[in-house]
Amino acid sequence: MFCDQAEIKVKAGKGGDGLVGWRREKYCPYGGPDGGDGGGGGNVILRVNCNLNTLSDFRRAKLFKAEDGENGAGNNMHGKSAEDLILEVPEGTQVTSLVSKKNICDLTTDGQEFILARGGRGGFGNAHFTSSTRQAPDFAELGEPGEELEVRLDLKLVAQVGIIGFPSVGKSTLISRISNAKPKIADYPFTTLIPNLGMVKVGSKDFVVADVPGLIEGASEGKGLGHEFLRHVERTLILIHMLDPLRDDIVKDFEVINNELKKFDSSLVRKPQIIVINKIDALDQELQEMLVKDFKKRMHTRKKVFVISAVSGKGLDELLYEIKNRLEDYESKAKPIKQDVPKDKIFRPHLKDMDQRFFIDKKRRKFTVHGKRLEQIAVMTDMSNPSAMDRLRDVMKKKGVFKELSRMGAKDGDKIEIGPVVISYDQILFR
Ligand SMILES: Nc1nc2c(ncn2[C@@H]2O[C@H](COP(=O)(O)OP(=O)(O)OP(=O)(O)O)[C@@H](O)[C@H]2O)c(=O)[nH]1
Ligand SMILES: [Mg+2]
Repeated sequence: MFCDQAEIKVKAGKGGDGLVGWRREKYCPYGGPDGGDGGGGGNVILRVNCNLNTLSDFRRAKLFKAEDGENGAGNNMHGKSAEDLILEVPEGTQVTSLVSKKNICDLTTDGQEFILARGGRGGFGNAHFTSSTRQAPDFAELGEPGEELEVRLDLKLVAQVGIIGFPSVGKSTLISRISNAKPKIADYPFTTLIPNLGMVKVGSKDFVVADVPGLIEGASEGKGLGHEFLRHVERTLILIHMLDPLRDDIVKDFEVINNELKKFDSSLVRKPQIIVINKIDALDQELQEMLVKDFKKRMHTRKKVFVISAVSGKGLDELLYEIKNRLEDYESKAKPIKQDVPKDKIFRPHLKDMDQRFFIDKKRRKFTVHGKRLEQIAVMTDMSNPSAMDRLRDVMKKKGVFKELSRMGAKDGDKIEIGPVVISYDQILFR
């Protein structure tokens, strides 16, 4: 398979910490709590952009990190939530977890979005914890850490440009000069047995070029190797039709190949072609000019004919810019950037929707509490603040964690682990 691949690490932003703050006004000396909540951390979102066709941007950078949320402030001021980090990927990108090796998502339509790593929730400030029984809470929550993920991105390459022509005209030599492909090159026909795909960069434009095995007369009926590979050029936008002046007659060659294209699929011959005469290092200037003139005359065409040497590199820049311009022209007409596509709804977790269930694992004298919401509260608990730890115990009591622990036979001195917090059982009971 021809794949473009990249391995990246993404990290969503941490939520801002809640603040422990107190109102201090002139006529209100015993003001209540006014510490605001932290803002949410930024998500890392993948978004499909139909104008991209490679993953080359992800091969340079490896870590993509969204911003953290701002901390809460006094006077009940909430911290600002961070912007999401949007990573644009081409259509057809598949995302796989590097840890579990499981497929995470397939991104197939322009504008589609997927939250790859969820930003952490902002911590509540102390004002949030005021209740009839707790009028002066002296603790606040820490911001929740953002999700971290290591993934592989895979893109099945679809070539925008195909190089066609008789065997040994220099198709593989050209792709090896202009792209990262390393094909086999030799002076006998049918050196290329399967198509080579290579990524080409011209200025800021990336595109994929396919070097197809040589075609001969009768290819459309299965002669030579070209037949089934013509399918690869079906999806290209432009063809480079390569001619070899060291063969008998380039006009005849040109017509034979076009005839085969037509026989295989009549739409193939209507694809725009860039006519390229290769191996001009083997001809002097006068011969080159004569050849081009004769070709145009006999083909009754005014089209530009590019003369290049894939070996020496002569004429390649001009050819590459022609391809780039044609592709950009084609894309601006055929595939405009779609601005108003309905986006897949972005899922933002809400406290109410969060899974409240838990279960407890027992290993000797250690009990581990698992549960999304409980673990979230634990990770957001400021362990250095005794009041914050009291609140964690309260929550555990209310949710029935203690009941379950005692049913499972927990005793004084046993360790209870929940997220990053470890407490002993008696510490919970005596509170
Ligand atoms: N003098 C000269 N020789 C060239 C040039 N480009 C390619 N060749 C030679 O032509 C021969 C065939 O080149 P390839 O690139 O393998 O040709 P191909 O079109 O891929 O051939 P198939 O894979 O068999 O269809 C090799 O010996 C190359 O060195 C060129 O610009 N000048
Ligand atoms: Mg070849």
